[in-house]
Amino acid sequence: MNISADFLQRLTSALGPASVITDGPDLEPYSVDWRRLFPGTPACVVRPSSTAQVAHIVQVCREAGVPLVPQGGNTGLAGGAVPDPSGTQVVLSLNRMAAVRNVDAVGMTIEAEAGCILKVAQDAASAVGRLLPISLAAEGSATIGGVVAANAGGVNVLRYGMTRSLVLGLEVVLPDGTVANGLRRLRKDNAGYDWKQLFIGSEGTLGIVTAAILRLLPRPKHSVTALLSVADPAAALRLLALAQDELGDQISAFELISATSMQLVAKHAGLKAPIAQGDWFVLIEAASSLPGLREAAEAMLGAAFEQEIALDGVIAESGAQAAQLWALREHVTESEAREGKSVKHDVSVPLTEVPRFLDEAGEALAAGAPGTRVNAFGHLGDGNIHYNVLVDAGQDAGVVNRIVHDVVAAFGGSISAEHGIGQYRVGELARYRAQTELDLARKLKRALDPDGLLNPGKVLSP
Ligand code: 2HG
Ligand code: ZN
Repeated sequence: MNISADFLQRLTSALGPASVITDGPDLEPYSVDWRRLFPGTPACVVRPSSTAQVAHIVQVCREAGVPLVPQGGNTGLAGGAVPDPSGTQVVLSLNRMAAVRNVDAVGMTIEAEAGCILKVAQDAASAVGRLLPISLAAEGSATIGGVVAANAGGVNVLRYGMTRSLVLGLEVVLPDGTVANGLRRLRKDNAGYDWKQLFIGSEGTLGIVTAAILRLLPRPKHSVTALLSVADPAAALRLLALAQDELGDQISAFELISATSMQLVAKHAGLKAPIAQGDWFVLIEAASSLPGLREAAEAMLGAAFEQEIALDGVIAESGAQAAQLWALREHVTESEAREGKSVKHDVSVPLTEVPRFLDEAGEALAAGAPGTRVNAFGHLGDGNIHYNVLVDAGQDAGVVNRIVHDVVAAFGGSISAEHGIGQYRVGELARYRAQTELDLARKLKRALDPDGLLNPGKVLSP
């Protein structure tokens, strides 16, 4: 702890002692990310139970010049929600503000507080026959506030867009301690600047999201899940075009899995693909409110074999089998972590460039970082590949980053498609974004947070 007794007294008298954690093992879950790559030391952890309390904490911190790190489910992959090791930063956890405030089945909206677990919000929507389509491996722990602050992606972006496309209204506590209440559930609202967009994906550096209203969709009654093997990523892209012809806008996920990813999942999670091994696999999900989906999926599979695009394939016969196919994809991250050290890259390139990107990045690594292994998988339908490189302890992560990101840049891609910048990619963003864009980002940051007290060192260097 590195803060004055007076400052602590001001926090505890406003929140009550139970909402302020100053030492002991209770601090630990808030101090480090779940992969334990970014260990920090908080000055203390505060757990407000209302927007008014969040605003009060921000004011107290501002008066004392103490930096604040907002935190949701702490499931991020870029170290964006944990404090630095200085012992001077207060972690503001939103996990006590967890209510679903309202679900409107006719208006098709859900209003939830920032600390509401994504899965809880999904289930609340589902209970009234509606779909909250944000779907990611961490949905059992990730929170609505974090999902909005990170503009989370996941496996359904292909059909429903990133989180941004689902946010109708937002409540944000600004760095000066005032509350911007934009909790409107309007489908159309062109009245002036759409300021909420600034905070979506700002990773807690411009304001603290305290509640959100998200758009819902009709919950599809039918779904099909298929796993196919293909010879190479170019064939996977041909399969995407074919699936779009046969299944159209009913495709909700189109995921690419390399043989290496499958091998890791077999080794560490004991799960095996029920089809003949190929070098690459594609997991497709389609969903619809109308019947006829399975027939369409069978026609697609037949055409994929006929046109020699797919080597092998299976359509799940039941919900349980669909879950087994998804488990293969969902266990890649965890299996990769068990294998050892990896250098993660969350990149996107224009969709049609994915095969060439994979070839060229592979060649560049073989030349510049021999002995490394690539674990590539991800959201092919979005041009977003998790191009993770398995390295041994001695390998310099910076060298690997440079090789991969230079190839990404050559294809006009992004060094962070969905995971954000956090603290992990601050240097990479500064390197690959144009100066004008970085200057604009700094102007926005200075305008909203002139003292630089909100999540310092994340996204932009201090
Ligand atoms: C996924 O798509 C997540 O499973 C995690 O974005 C990706 O582990 C990763 O690199
Ligand atoms: Zn992903």
